[in-house]
Amino acid sequence: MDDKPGPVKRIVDAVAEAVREDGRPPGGVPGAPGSTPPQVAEPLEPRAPLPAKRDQQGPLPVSPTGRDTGLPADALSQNGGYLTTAQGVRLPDGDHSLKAGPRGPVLLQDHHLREKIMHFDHERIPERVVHARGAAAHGTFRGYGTAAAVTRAAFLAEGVETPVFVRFSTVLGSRGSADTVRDTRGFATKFYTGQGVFDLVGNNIPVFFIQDAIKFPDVVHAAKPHPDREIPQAQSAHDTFWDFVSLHTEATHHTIWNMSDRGIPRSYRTMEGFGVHTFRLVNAEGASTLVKFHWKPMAGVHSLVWEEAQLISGMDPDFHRRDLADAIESGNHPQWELGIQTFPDTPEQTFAGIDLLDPTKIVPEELAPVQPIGLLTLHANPTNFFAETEQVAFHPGHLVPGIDLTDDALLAGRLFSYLDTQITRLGGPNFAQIPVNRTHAPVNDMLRDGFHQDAVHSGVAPYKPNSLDGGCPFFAGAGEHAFVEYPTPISAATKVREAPASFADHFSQPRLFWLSLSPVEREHVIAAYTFELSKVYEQAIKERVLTVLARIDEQLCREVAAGLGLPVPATTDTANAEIAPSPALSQLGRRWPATGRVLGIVTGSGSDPGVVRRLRDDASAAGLLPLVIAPTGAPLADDLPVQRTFAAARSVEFDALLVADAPPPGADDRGARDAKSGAVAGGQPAIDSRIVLLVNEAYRHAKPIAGLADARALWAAAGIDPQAPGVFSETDGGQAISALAEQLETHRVWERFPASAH
Ligand code: HDE
Repeated sequence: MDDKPGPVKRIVDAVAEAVREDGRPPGGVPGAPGSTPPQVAEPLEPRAPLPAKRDQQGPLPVSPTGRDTGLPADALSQNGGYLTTAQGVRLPDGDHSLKAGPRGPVLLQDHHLREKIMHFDHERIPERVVHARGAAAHGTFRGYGTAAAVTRAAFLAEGVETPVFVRFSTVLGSRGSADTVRDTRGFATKFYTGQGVFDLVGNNIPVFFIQDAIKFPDVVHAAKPHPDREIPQAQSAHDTFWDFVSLHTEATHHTIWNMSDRGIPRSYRTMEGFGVHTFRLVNAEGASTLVKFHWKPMAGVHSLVWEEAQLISGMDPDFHRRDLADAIESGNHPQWELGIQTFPDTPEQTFAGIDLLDPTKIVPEELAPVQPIGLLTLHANPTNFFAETEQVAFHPGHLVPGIDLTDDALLAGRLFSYLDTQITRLGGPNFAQIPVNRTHAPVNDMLRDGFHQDAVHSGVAPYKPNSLDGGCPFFAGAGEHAFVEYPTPISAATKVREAPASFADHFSQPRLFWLSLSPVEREHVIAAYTFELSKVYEQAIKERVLTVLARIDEQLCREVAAGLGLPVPATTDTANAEIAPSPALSQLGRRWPATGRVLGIVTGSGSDPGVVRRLRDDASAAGLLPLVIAPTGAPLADDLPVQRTFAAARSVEFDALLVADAPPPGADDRGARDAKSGAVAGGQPAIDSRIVLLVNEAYRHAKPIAGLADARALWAAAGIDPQAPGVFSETDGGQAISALAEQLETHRVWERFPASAH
């Protein structure tokens, strides 16, 4: 039997080929809506639909049963140059209903009208109960071969390339909610391996709120908007959330991660991912090793600051979605290494005293290092959001030979939930046949019929045993890549509704996390708890949360209590316990490549195009994504378009700012009448007040900023100390870009604002 039965190779090639020609010049600014710029006049000549953009890809056209159809990549897209009905009948008009005379009644026989409205009425499907808001991309995973000793999973073998589809998400918000809310992020990966689909359905936080699936509806009901007014949207800063987590204290560990910078990532590209549960790998000899999966971003782990996150929710609610798509479109293909922590599969299933079946516990990387086993590269945007990102159906039970489960009680509930939810969401049991969900391995499942059956099964005997279909399909033996469950021994037990005793420790690891953070990160945690609890109405709930914090750390509790104006509850033993920190839990203290970070270049209408062009090119050469900001949209030169006007730009879009020119107020600077400009005292300022706001905000958010030539007036207007760390006054543009790029390797200039939370 064939080792790699699916059309995987062709698909990997097709993904690589996704960088193809279209009607736009290469290397442009991302965000173009289509593959060819439109003309001003309405086009009148029929023509075939335009191709997808060169950064886009759809699911490869394998058949519903995993056959390589050999069809081109766009085989599933619209076809033909004329408007038709769903039956392919050409139509002469799409603007008018069929009527008895121009002023007469609409006729029931208008089949086109009825078809169009019928379909429109049913365009929506239920959003995901959790993780409704997301963004996705296609890519490739390449195995390093380093996991060979612990797993026989073929896609992890050295050099094997597997197509993947990855969906990132927030948890709480509805489909239309803002991206930058404080929340956990989903990180779900579908590997289309030659031996069937493997889904790694993880989060950007390595622990979960609960230890047992039976509590999932409780935590989600508590975290979702209040059921009476349906507010607040997409956030945990409200009474029901804090009510639940302060009573159900196994949530404490996940909650402190949410309150840390991990709850507001800068980008999906700068998030770690975690499988959360302990999984089991099984090697060729049938030996089992327990593992935890980690995704490590090559761009480093970076976050927003809270004010930035809040501003972005208004300025650009699609910030993370746009960032991912733009990065891919501009050729900055995000990458993560997949790694594993390995633990011996002992009867106790513990490691260094940590219960591996408890999903509220991590194993510090210092005790069990993360070993890289492969590289994920995302290099194509989806072609159609609904068909791909909305309809993709992940399931932790989608496993391939060599990867198996443990008895984690949370995981067990998920194994039921992810199939069940698709019945309602995707309208029946055949969701595996939706193109994005199709496996690239042969399917002969004897499942039949049901809503939306896409396959046309032959034969008369979808049952076993049979002789009428020649006994087909046959069972695979171990040598034929069958998925054989690992024969986990189960010791004699009594039926109970109970958790293991070790699950009762809810505070030592939140304390470990707290102690592992740097001072500035701790300050953010204090500020986050204080903010969230300030939004809680009931005093009793705030006081209860403080008793929880008092069990994590004395300083944390004291400072949050001070912010809330509440008395500090008595500290407990746990809050003073000596625990060795895990430096790997901090996001700071390392340098990461600055590639793909966004640089705003502020110019005036009279700026020298030669200078700006050089700045833009130097920034691109340094791997940054430069966006030109100018008073109006008028191009500075034919080849120098403006990406943001002063009216549309806000500092939160940029990782760093370079002010090439700081012109006086533009014609549309409304001063005191424009909230963005702020009040201007004493008449006309020397510098457009929106530039001052841009620079001032970037400074406060600890971003690197540079001014060219004589920047003193700018720094003075923005109240910035020119000597402060990460403020560069340069005469040479190239030097300014190098200084900014180097500073971006640490993401922010934290030393600008010394932290007090030591
Ligand atoms: Fe999920 N989860 N979950 N979850 N989850 C869903 O599945 C569920 C849990 C995660 O981009 C749903 O298709 C239960 C842990 C991600 O499409 C649903 C429990 C982790 C995504 C569901 C958990 C996750 C989901 C909603 C407790 C991290 C988005 C629609 C036992 C390891 C996947 C759907 C995507 C989505 C149930 C706990 C991650 C309702 C019952 C732990 C990334 O089936």
